[in-house]
Amino acid sequence: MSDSKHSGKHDREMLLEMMHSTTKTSAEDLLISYKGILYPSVLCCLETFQALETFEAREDDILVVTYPKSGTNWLVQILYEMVSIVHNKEPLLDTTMIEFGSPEILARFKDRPSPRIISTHLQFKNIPKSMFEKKVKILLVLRNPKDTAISFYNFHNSLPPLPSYNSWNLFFKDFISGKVCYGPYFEFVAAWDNHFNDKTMMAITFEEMKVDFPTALKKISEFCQLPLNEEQIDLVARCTSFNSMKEQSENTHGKLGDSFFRKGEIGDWKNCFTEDQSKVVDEMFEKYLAGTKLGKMLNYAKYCKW
Ligand code: PPS
Repeated sequence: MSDSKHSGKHDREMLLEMMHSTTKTSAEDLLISYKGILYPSVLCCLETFQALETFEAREDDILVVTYPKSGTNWLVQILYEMVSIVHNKEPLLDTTMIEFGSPEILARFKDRPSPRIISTHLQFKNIPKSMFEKKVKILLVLRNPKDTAISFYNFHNSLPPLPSYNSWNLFFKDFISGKVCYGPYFEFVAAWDNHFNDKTMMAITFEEMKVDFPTALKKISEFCQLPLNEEQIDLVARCTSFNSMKEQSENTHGKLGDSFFRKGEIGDWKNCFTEDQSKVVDEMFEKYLAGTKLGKMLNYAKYCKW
């Protein structure tokens, strides 16, 4: 990449600026629908969704897949730190998701050096086919649905491109019926569970990263074939702690930094959910995820029971 105007950094800054300068209007203006799923119209367009169908993956790509607010930025930063240590180069943080921006931005992923760290919130069925053909490593990050919902609600009310909600109760209704960006949480996780394979995919939870970060980092480095010694794991842990990422957030996410790094905790849902809302989510969990591999990983009884 010789022209800085065409670098990933420039694209990311441009997208952050677009997000920051958006004026909140109605949900109709701020959202678009593609194949039945809602997306933020400031960031996503139909032409890019079409271009994604022919996106060319590389065998050494690492794809981070998350439902929104599950720890995407955390994982991406971890991977950039690991790549920078193993490949001995400056960490280049680019949190631009493949579905963000114009087809020209997507086309510039071709210029990125390997291994590319690519992130997305896309549902399983919308992942570019070449990711599977090339057997790309897919790192799926999950977070318990109740904290995900609370984080998403706060994000809606702090990020200009997303419609604001007057109350948690109103957001809860949309979250449960899947009328939020990227669609229903439970269908997202259930679809990945249906297609999960241990050879090219690894799932990790936000909660296990919070509880035992060094062990989680070791698992990630082994799966991604980014070998690190204890000292290097410790370095990555320090650079990607919540406080460190929050302190750096103006550099990484511009004026929107605070919106991306809010609390970073487990269990904040208990401050907002009513008992009835909690039961509704419990029923959804039973219906879609009880007894599944990914459902078990969520450790629902520990993190989501009233
Ligand atoms: S996004 O906008 O969908 O990409 O958001 P995403 O990055 O997936 O998730 C945001 C939540 O992750 C928390 N976060 C962290 N928690 C702990 N440690 C670290 N280092 C970290 N980095 C981000 C962030 O604070 C959001 O959760 P909430 O509960 O809102 O604080």
